[in-house]
Amino acid sequence: MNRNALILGVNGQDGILLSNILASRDFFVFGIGKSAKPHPALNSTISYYSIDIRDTKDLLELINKGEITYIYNLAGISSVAYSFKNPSETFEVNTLAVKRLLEALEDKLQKDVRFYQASSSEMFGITDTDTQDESTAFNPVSPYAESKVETHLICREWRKQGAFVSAGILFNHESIYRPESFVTRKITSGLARVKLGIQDSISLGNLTAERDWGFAGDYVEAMSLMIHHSKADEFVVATGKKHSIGDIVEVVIESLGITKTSSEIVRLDPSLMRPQDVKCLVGNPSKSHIELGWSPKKSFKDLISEMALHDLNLYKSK
Ligand code: F7E
Repeated sequence: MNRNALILGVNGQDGILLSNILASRDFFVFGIGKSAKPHPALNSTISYYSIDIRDTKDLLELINKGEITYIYNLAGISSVAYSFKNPSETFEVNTLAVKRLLEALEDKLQKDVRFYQASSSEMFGITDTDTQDESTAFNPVSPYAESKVETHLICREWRKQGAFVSAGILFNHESIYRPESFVTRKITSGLARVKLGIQDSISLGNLTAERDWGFAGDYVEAMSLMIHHSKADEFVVATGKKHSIGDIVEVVIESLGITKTSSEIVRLDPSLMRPQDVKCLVGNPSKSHIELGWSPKKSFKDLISEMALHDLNLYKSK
């Protein structure tokens, strides 16, 4: 097998982190994104193409021409909040486009092409289980989660028919490349601006939602382990630890040396609440640990603190 890898959605947080790791390990990395130009943080050796994931014909042409062996599908709509406002588009991009691509790749997936699908912990939705693993039932409560469940099941079908199609059920994972529309970066960047006196406060939907937040750089390693594993399968990727949004705020206050308390600098805005939200999700990553030898390296505190300090420097230099 050659070392040609294609990353769909290379301009996103996971695409940037994965492509740079693969490039440093002597893979020939092809990346597709929606924008005309690659993200400035991408390694210069990466061959970038601007293709919409819905353009199956163009994708197939690139896969044939580039003699691609490994395909990572990290493309699509990743914002749960956006999906409530754009449910059909979410299904078209996150599900139908992937379904069409897998059908177009049918022969290759039975032979020499391996496919990784980015599935999500949101698929578990509102659940009464304390922790979630590969056998936990799905109960999606957003258009985003529904689209991910459907694609996950399509991937399962292909796998049953002998195709190398693996899926990573990734819990929330963050880094300095996370856009501010997600809660971790919204807090780290907003409180960095508070520290610098640029603004007085930040607005959040709530402080009580609990998630299993890990470092995206650790999680893209799990993707690579999955695609190189002896057999295609599905794996939960998580830390197994739960934190609330309030915990993120406290770590940032401490890391940036903010002298005010959370209640002085955080406003609660009900308009930021979703029509339906998941209160708590915590993954059980035992299978990834045992079968892939994967475990997360960076702690929650280090992750949030590093993001906050990065944002402080960013706004200092602006
Ligand atoms: O929300 C609550 C919000 O937008 C986390 C994606 O990568 O992870 C991500 O999805 C929690 C939710 O991420 C605000 O309601 C409160 O309970 O950072 P988030 P997400 O929706 O969990 C999963 C695993 C994915 O697969 C997705 O692609 O925080 N929350 N107040 C807020 N969230 C935002 N964005 N803004 C607020 O003001």
